[in-house]
Amino acid sequence: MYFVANWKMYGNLSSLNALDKVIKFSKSKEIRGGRLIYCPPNTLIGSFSKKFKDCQIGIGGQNCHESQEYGAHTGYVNPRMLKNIGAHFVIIGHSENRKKGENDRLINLKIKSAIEAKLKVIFCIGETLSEKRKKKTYLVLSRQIKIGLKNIKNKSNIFIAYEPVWAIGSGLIPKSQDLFRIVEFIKSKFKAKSPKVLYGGSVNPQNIINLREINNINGFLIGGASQNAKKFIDIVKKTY
Ligand code: G2H
Repeated sequence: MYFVANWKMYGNLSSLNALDKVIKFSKSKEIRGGRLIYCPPNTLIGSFSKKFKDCQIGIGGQNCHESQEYGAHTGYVNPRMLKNIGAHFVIIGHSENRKKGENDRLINLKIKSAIEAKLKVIFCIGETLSEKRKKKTYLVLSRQIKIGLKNIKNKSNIFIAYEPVWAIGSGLIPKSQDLFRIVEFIKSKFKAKSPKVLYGGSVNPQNIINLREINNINGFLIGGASQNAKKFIDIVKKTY
């Protein structure tokens, strides 16, 4: 199982101290084969990389530019820059960025570029509340997958994170049977080998007890709760 901590726009150098607990946990038997990945803001990737140098915890960026090249793009980093500073993963297509104007085509370019830079991609998809109410969930997910992964032959480095927009930071999670069906549906979209599918949206140490029963999920993308080392560890422990 994968446990991805998405720190969003939180954290500074003093946040690194709390990671000692996580490092210790990652080396203990209690981790039971769980794979931990931290996606801090870009400002902290280098420090995380140093901090995690003797352990198995993965590091990822939260977004990247679609170009491989260096260039005049104020405020952006490209996937090669993320790789260079120690990232192994990158989150692409998060709804918080889609909301700001990233569309499926741009997301497709970013995914291609990240794969070319040999990063693993955590590709986020999910419907909004109004799309859910209109019963368009499957339609939306199909479109996001189809365009987001267009002309990408080798999908072995792609994880899908199903994050219903209405569940993000809201404390709400989907009904177990709906979530099971949606994960099955996502996996069915892939002909050869189906990708690992993570669930994201308000995961916490309480609701993980229900989420862990959904046996086709391969892990979780965790926002708010992951900023607290104890809660993050608790989620991992309670999953097993
Ligand atoms: C969804 C999730 C992590 P949270 O964005 O990607 O955040 O767990 O705070 O809902």
